[in-house]
Amino acid sequence: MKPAGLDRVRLLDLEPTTDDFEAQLLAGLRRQPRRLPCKFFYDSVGSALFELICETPEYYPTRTELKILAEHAAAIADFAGPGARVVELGSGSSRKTRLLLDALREPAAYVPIDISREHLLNAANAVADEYPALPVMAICADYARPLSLPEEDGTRGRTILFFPGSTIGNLEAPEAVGLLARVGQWCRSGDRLIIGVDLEKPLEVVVPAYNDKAGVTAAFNLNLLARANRELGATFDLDRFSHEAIYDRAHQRIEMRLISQQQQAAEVGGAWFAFAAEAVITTEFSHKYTPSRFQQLAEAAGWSFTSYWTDDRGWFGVFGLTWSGR
Ligand code: AVI
Repeated sequence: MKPAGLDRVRLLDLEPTTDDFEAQLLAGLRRQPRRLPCKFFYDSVGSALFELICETPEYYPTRTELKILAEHAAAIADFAGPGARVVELGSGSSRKTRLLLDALREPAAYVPIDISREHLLNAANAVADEYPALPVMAICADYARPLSLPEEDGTRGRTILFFPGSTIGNLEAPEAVGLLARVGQWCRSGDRLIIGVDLEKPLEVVVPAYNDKAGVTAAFNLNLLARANRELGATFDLDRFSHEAIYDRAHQRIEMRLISQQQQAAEVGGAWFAFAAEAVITTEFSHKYTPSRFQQLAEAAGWSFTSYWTDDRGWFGVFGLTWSGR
């Protein structure tokens, strides 16, 4: 454990190894169909673009989830119980975190976990400044990999895992079950998970959310190739790829893709890749669940369904789950 050098925030730095962008990009371009991992969207440019996506009129998930958390704050606080230790997976959701912390009765601690030390410390310091009585322990780690949480000293209420944003929807079902089962290992029987999940809805709502008129989502998608050019000296011609987001009904998910506009080639790490006109690189899946399908997925991971909050139109769900102690 390294000292954080900060007054109020304790930092547990597990020194996560950063993913090898070049190796994963090469592997994704070599497979058929071509597919790149969506985690590489989030360099500083991509993270800023994602913030802008959340402000577009078409992208309903962020504002809908915020509304649910605000409207059901009292019920969510009852579900969590007093004296809870709040462990947040990722630290990018400060407005949502504040809504939860404001609602809870005497939260015992706030423990954000994030792979980016800079994001983590910014978020942890902001919470520590706003909640002077709340102990804050920031953990720099990749929550998608096995990890043990530090034991809580003394008596405490429940551990509440908080995973807003429907990030779970970016995983395919086996990975999603694996992640929910792994984080359950941090919990004792009766601990809780509060998780935001985007729900199935009319296609005229969901498809525009990934094809906003201002082109922010397109820029976010193309940033993956721009990042490869910046960081790896790749030679993608950004004017010759376009953004596409379609709904795949068979898998109940948005699929984001980059489409080659013409026959072309690009060099990455000394290897050349040919793209036919209309060749597809898949960059992201965003699954949309029905409440019962998400319940089944959570149960397969060892969580039991306890509560569920949604908005008037049933567009987004915040699920309250209880660890069954397996
Ligand atoms: C982070 N994640 C839940 C977003 C989503 O809706 O799947 C990422 C995103 N991709 C395009 N727009 C937003």
